[in-house]
Amino acid sequence: MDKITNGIKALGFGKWFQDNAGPVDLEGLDIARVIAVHKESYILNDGENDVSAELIGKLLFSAASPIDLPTVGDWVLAAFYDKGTFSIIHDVLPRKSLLKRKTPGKRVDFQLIAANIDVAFIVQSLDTDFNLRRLERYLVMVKDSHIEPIILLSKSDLLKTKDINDRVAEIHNIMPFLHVLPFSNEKETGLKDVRDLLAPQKTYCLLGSSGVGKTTLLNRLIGDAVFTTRTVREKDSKGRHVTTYRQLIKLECGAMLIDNPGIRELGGFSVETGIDGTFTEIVELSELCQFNDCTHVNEKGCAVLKAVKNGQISEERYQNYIKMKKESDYYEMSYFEKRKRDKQFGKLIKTLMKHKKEQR
Ligand SMILES: Nc1nc2c(ncn2[C@@H]2O[C@H](COP(=O)(O)OP(=O)(O)OP(=O)(O)O)[C@@H](O)[C@H]2O)c(=O)[nH]1
Ligand SMILES: [Mg+2]
Ligand SMILES: [Zn+2]
Repeated sequence: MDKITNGIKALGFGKWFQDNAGPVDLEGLDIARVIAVHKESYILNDGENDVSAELIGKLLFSAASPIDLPTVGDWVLAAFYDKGTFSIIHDVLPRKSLLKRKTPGKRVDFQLIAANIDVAFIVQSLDTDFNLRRLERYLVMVKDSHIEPIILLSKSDLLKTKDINDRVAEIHNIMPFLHVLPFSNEKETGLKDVRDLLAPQKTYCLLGSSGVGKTTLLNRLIGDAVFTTRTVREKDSKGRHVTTYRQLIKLECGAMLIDNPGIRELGGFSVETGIDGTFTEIVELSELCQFNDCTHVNEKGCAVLKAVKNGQISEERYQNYIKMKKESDYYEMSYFEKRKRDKQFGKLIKTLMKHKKEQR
């Protein structure tokens, strides 16, 4: 592949992608990164310019699930027209990581949050938003996608130092190895520590509830953005500025940062790596359970239940673990059933199309 320009390398197209892109047919196509997703169009960057893009029909119609479509952070193959001012996306290259969540409500499908993220900043504000159980849910989602989590605790200006330290200790009490950083956009404290975490060619994303200060942080870090517009925000019904769509921004230091709208509902963990990676002490204890397939709910000789009983694991953390485990089992089951149905439906359509062709 001779089309790997310094421009796209600077955007993060590193060795992993070169090794995993497979034998791509680059005839007439170029590699570009999706930096924003609108309702029916995309903004790509080819390493030099922002270009608006649309999907080729084939990709749109063959997609069995939103997973098959491009999202922010994706690397795509695109054809460029009109002196590089417009493009058509032909294919999505393999992803190093994919952040997704269940679509809200009962429907079983995914909504993509971002692709090819190296580090996720999970932001909770130190005042009203601080919640260990929600933190655990975010961690499960992030670890599920094999992304490194870092916890940013915002609005430190609203609390006394002692209370801030207490909250950090609460997290470290249950997850000793987590990287936790308190900061304030208002007083600009801790921002240098956040900046020190950012490395060129790496992609970071901001996750967390609405109103915790993600976009404000992004604006503090931007200083002089290398490309793209101001962050796009709209007023909600209460007149507050909220982020309405995801976009990737390249910072002066060379790191890429993706801002996200606040996520209301988390769930739909499809595999257990995230849960096991977040509740490591429970995984370790299960080794000591009497039965190999212990579900830690009511079994005799369960080491986890024993640890809850003697206070080694808090009741709330245990309940959160069981809840997510159940959701994961249920979700996995219904998701695979849906996938199977979709595939059968796809086959049916193909057969019908074939018949139609033959009749012509
Ligand atoms: N006291 C204090 N307020 C802050 C701080 N950072 C942000 N805010 C305020 O919190 C409110 C929400 O900030 P945003 O940056 O829009 O929050 P967000 O996380 O991007 O919210 P969504 O886009 O809805 O997901 C704004 O009124 C900010 O001024 C901070 O460090 N301290
Ligand atoms: Mg925002
Ligand atoms: Zn057990």
